[in-house]
Amino acid sequence: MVKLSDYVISFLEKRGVKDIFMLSGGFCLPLVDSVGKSNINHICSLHEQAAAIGAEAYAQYKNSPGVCLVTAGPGGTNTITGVASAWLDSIPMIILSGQVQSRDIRGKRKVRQIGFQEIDMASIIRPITKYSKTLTKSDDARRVLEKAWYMATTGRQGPVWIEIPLDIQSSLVDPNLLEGFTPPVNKDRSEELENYVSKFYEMLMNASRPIILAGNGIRSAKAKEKFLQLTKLLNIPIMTTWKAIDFMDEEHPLFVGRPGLAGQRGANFSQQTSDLFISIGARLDHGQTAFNHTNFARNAKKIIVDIDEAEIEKMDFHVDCPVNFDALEFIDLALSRYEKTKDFSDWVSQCKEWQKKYPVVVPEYWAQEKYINNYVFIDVLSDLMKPSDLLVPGSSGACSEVTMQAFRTKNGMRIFNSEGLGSMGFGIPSAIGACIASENRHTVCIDGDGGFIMNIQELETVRRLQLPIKFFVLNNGGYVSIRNSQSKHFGQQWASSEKGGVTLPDFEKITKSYGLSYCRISSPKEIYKEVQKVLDSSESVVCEIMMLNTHETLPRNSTHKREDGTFVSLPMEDLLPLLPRDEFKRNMSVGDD
Ligand SMILES: Cc1ncc(C[n+]2csc(CCOP(=O)(O)OP(=O)(O)O)c2C)c(N)n1
Ligand SMILES: [Mg+2]
Repeated sequence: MVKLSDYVISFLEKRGVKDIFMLSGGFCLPLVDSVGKSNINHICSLHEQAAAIGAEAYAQYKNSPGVCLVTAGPGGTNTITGVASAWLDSIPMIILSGQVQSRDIRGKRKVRQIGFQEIDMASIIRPITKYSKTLTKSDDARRVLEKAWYMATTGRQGPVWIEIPLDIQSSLVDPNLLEGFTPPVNKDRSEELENYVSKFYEMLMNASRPIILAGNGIRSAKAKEKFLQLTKLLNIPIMTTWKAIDFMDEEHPLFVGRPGLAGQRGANFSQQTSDLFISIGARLDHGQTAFNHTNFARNAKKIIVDIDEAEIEKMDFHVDCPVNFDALEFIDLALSRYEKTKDFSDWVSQCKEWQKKYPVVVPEYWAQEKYINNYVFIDVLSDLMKPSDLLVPGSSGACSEVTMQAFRTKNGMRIFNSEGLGSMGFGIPSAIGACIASENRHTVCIDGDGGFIMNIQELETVRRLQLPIKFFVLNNGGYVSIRNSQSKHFGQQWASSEKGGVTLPDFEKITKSYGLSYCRISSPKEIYKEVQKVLDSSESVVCEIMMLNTHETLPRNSTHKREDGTFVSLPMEDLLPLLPRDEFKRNMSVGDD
């Protein structure tokens, strides 16, 4: 017989879990004890939100479940932001939480609580997990754990939650007598897939300007290498989503940029003049389509490969070839059925030419003498970071947007953040999770001054674990993204700057009080030298980048407010600042006979 909490932890260990992000509490102590005795390394976050975010980033790096352990009640409620992000970004994650003793669970009684810290996490979290379960019977342990692992890692990945009452954690089980979980048998759809792959080649044969948008679903399906093999054979231009920014380096002969709302002008021209648009593992959210499905790649026939049928069905345009399959299955079969298609070299050159002609970072940004321009900073980092580096931008505000838009990837880099939720406070804990998952790869985190403060307590975790993370904090006097929207649509700037009531603490004092090094860069004159110094430092550094308190994300899709209050956008090829009309028309006439 073994203690159930030991059984749970050894289950995870047997599946290769090396690290657990956690914060203890009275209602998870048996589990905490089992972790402590196991070979699994435990990372003590100082806030459960940070533990969950850390596990999420860890999972993104490894493409296998990140695990987080918390106590009942507040321990669980504090994790919700991290779980929500994993849900939206399809990241596999397992959250173990304690719960009050079985006899104290409210159950069907019409009161709000019986046990102290009792709250029904399994129900609260259900809409944003693939599976959530209170383990009420010890005999169910193996079945529940196997199902949770299966659900987190199979199909469209995502978070799962197992809540275990205190008495059940300490109960004894005989592992040999526990029943397992039987995964459902999927019906054979191989003929359907054959048809889709034939149609894919047929559509390619009939196309002149095909283009692929690669999304992170390809990595989730563990299909990246095969995807690169296939595209090399096909020789067609490839764009990536922000979530797949590190799939291809800037100089890859087929890479032609990242299109979107705050896109790259060249990539948007490629997408909008294409006659066959192939999306693989990208969910085509508003950032990708710029809200307007009617104008999206409007001259192209569309092939969408997505494991989630609902994501294909939500599109407001006709999808000529809706491939509701896992990216690996599709790519595998497409590789084995490879047929020589047309020579698309001229089209690839055209897209590459646009990518080069319209860089995001334009010389005017370098002309700014006072303070640092956001784009200039990203340009410098792109030059100085090494292929072996890890880049983890925060997930909200200009730090995310500008990095994803302007960074030039080198071969071998890993770059990611949380996209769907767009929450402040991800920078520090994500960098920690990613750094630990990568076994201490040199990590760079870029965060806004507003976002950085939201999980600032985790600088202590960085110090304790001596993690090689360099934090660049973009100081623009508070919430510039909010100020931008306010100045566009409202007269005043409440709650977004010092004048509006938001103050931020002295980052130098805070950093030093956590025992980390601090520096500040205020002028573009010596920026290369100063950023290099930070990157070369052997210890963790917080470097404040002093910026103007205004910022504009460009190029960007333009949106106008109609008199009735609704918004209308220009088509995606026509980004702000608008190009001279003749140049714009010339670009859009590519493909006209
Ligand atoms: C948790 C959370 N609360 C509120 C917001 C709304 N919000 C979006 S951007 C932003 C400002 C972020 O400030 P900062 O990190 O300094 O980035 P900046 O906008 O200055 O680039 C706010 C408050 C959010 N995204 N996340
Ligand atoms: Mg800011």
